[in-house]
Amino acid sequence: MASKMASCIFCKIIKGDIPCFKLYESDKTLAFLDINPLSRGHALVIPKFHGEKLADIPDDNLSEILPVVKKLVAATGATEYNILQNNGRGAHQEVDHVHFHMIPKPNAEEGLGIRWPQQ
Ligand code: DGP
Repeated sequence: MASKMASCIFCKIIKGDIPCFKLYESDKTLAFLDINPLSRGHALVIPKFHGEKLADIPDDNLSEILPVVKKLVAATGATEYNILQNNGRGAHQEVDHVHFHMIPKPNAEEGLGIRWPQQ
């Protein structure tokens, strides 16, 4: 587990070794903009606990995730959006650290509460 954490991109983001555009942080949760956005405001919400798949994460480390997703939705003003969480290569998971995508529909950037960077 220690070696997987050492090489995990999202663990490096949590530690601050790789920069990100941070949207929310608490002791258990981090939210930041996706580096390869499907739409403006595409965000990722991750538990700070390292686990590859949803079943690997203790409930305590998941309980804040959906409330944070809700905050991001409210901050974008998006009324149409997708919440997505991939597990395993066959399900299109590329980064082996549990993450939830919040993907506003392309017209959702108007009326933002957050000033997103240009993408
Ligand atoms: P998935 O296919 O569900 O594993 O999506 C992984 C997402 O992670 C993908 O949309 C791109 C994003 N991503 C990968 N590396 C980085 C990074 O270094 N920084 C940020 N902000 N996002 C990343």
